[in-house]
Amino acid sequence: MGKNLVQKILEEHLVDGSLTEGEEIGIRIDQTLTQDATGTMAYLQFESMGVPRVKTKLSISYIDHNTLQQGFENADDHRYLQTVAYKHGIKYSKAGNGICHQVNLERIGRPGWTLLGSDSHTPTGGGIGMISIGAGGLDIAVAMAGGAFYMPRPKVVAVKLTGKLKPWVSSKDIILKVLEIMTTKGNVGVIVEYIGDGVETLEVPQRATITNMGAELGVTTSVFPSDEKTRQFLKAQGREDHFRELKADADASYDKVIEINLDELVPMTAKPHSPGNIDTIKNLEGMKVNQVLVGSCTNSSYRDLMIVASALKGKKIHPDVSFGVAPGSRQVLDMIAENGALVDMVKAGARILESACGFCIGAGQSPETNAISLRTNNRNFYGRSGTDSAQVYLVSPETAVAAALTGKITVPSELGEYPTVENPEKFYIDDSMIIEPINETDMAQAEVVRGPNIGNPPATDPLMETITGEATLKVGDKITTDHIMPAGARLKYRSNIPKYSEFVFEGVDSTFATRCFTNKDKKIANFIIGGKSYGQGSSREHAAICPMYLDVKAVVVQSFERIHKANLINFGILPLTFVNEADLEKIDQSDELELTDIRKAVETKGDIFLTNKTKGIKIPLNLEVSDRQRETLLDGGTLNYMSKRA
Ligand code: MIC
Ligand code: SF4
Repeated sequence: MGKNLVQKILEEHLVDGSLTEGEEIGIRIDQTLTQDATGTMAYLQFESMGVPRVKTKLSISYIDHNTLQQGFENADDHRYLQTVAYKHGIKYSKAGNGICHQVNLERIGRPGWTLLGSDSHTPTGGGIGMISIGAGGLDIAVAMAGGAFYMPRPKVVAVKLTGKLKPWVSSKDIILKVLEIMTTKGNVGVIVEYIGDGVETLEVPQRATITNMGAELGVTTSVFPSDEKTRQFLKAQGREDHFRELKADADASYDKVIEINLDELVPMTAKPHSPGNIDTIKNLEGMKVNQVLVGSCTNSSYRDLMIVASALKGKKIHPDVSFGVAPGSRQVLDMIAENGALVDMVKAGARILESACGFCIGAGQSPETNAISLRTNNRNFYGRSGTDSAQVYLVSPETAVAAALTGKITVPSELGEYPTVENPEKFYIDDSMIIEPINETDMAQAEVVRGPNIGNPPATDPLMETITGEATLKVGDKITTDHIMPAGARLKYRSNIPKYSEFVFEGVDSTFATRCFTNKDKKIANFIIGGKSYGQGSSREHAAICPMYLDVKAVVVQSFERIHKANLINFGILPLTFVNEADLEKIDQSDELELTDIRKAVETKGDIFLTNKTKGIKIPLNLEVSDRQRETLLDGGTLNYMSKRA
């Protein structure tokens, strides 16, 4: 029987396990990427492994998240990242060169390669036929040191696209439709492969919007075939030699097939406060809008911005709307500057923002109290914009520009004729902001510069025999990593774990960290109790490192999301689930809890019971992990596991 594209690429990279049986596979990683908010920890961990030069085909460090630089911390991080990259054979993309996923698609990624990135939107690379996966910084460090990346043996779900999008309907609407069908829950371990005639109608940037926001499904990654469109894109990027045709066999099979007819799609949105809360624009027509922002790694390509600029040409932004545009890369910015589209936007009243993550991560552009904000990015989690009372709607660039002009949610086709955007024959190419690493002979002399805000990641202890502690926090469903570790104004503490730890669960319960510290002093462990899909969202391993620093020893929930669960294991925190979901009700916050003989149970795959001493009951729990992960937990995390075996 024929193979699907996922099987083909994974088979080429398989170093451990099998694609047909078992729980986990290990794959070789061709490329890694990091960004500055997760990168410092990744490189500190890499440095601790004592490997002089990265062992991947290509590794690159991007600066795009913390570019506001209020205080010295971010700039110090950037200097550290540049010097550590220079020394260890890693390319470095300077602040201002653009958002990691956009630049990687344009200038770096290659069809058929595996890419591991310390950012959950790394799957953007699937737009050019890469298997690109988001993971915690420690997993990236391991890959840079030549280690395999482990993941659950994937189920492959095909999304079959037929037909062609109507004018003003966007690829963003395709992924919002997929989110409506698949939802943000229950897709752990799935890889989505796009197939069908509709694929040919989509350009690479449109495909990348879809694979980017696949992250919100909670899948491992999403991938498109590498075809004629991919060749044209790479050729226009001056990289035709990187093209490789890749597609599924005609008789390939899938675990499941979902069909979407592009002819039938209409403009959609994800309503507050989840990317899975899908509705049509038609249903919300007329709602007054205060802020409109175009940008982020989902929708900031040349094509996206040209559509926006064309729609704005000769018109003015509505007086009550604040409208901002952040081009995804310096390439995009340069091209719209050269061809006059930037002027059209400025004349219309747009605020031009830096080519960086910016508003998407709450770094600037926090909207007014109770604002309705329409944004083209991928996440609208509660509080992420920096204004808790704001209502953020995720939309396409087409829908965004329509609202910017009318001041209310508007079906974009009302703007009239749909602008046609020609594919550039040649993109503007200037890689001078990507700094090449030092040659191998001079490596020893290169100095790594560490500012005062940069500290080594804290060490972890092997798993204890018995864990006694408190249910320090009980939370509900869909807790995101933004709930656990706030970004925005707190981002600058990413390299300072003791300081950043003071803000764990800040927006949920501002007393949490203090209560953990009190318990830590009394040698009482902290437990977090929660509902379904715990740890949705980002790859930030700080959502595990900082709780570890606070002596959180176990997280007991109804279900976990993939990246966060892996991060917990990497830092020696037990990820436990209820055997009977209803048992969540048997634990209240502040209850005294105990995991007796837990070390032995992990070692021997024995039954695990949590004793609720306050209520005098025992609750059965599951530990769904691979054998490798069991050993990692026993050792107290991945760094200990690796140094023991080195
Ligand atoms: C995000 O979109 O939430 C981020 C910021 O890019 C994160 C990474 C981080 O927290 O640094 C992600 O998606 O992984
Ligand atoms: Fe940056 Fe936003 Fe993309 Fe995350 S989702 S990488 S913050 S643009």
